[in-house]
Amino acid sequence: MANERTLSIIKPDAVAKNVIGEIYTRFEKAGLAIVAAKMMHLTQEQAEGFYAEHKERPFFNDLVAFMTSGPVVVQVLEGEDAIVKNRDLMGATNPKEAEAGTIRADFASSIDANAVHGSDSAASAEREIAYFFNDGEICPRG
Ligand code: IDP
Repeated sequence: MANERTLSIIKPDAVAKNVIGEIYTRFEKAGLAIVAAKMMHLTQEQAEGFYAEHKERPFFNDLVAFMTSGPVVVQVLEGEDAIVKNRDLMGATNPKEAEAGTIRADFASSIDANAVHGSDSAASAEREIAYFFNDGEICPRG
């Protein structure tokens, strides 16, 4: 088991539903510590840069429009196997396919408005954390 960090985003739909605290509770109960956090309203450029790997996908423009439609909360989660653990807490991309009890099953309304983002690999986590936070903004637990 590796102590890892992963990048998580609470998307505009979940912020609008006022479930930031409920989602944070799930992270903490699963043993993930929030070691950096900020609320922000992404610009078009920030959203396009973050999702650059999806640029050629048919849903790219809708995804960018959705991610810039309201504020998001961005956090770094730290803990044992944090990347897979967070993906398990999130559930499948399409909430209709997400397992009961996952964040997306409970809070997401559609495949676009699916409540949360989580890094899907160690390489993505490294890139995505650096996209939003500099080293001085991350506060590891002692
Ligand atoms: P993930 O967020 O579960 O890692 P990805 O495949 O990386 O899923 O896609 C990134 C985001 O793009 C998804 O969370 C979702 O919001 C959006 N997305 C993915 N596939 C579709 C689709 O087929 N239609 C609309 N939006 C999609």
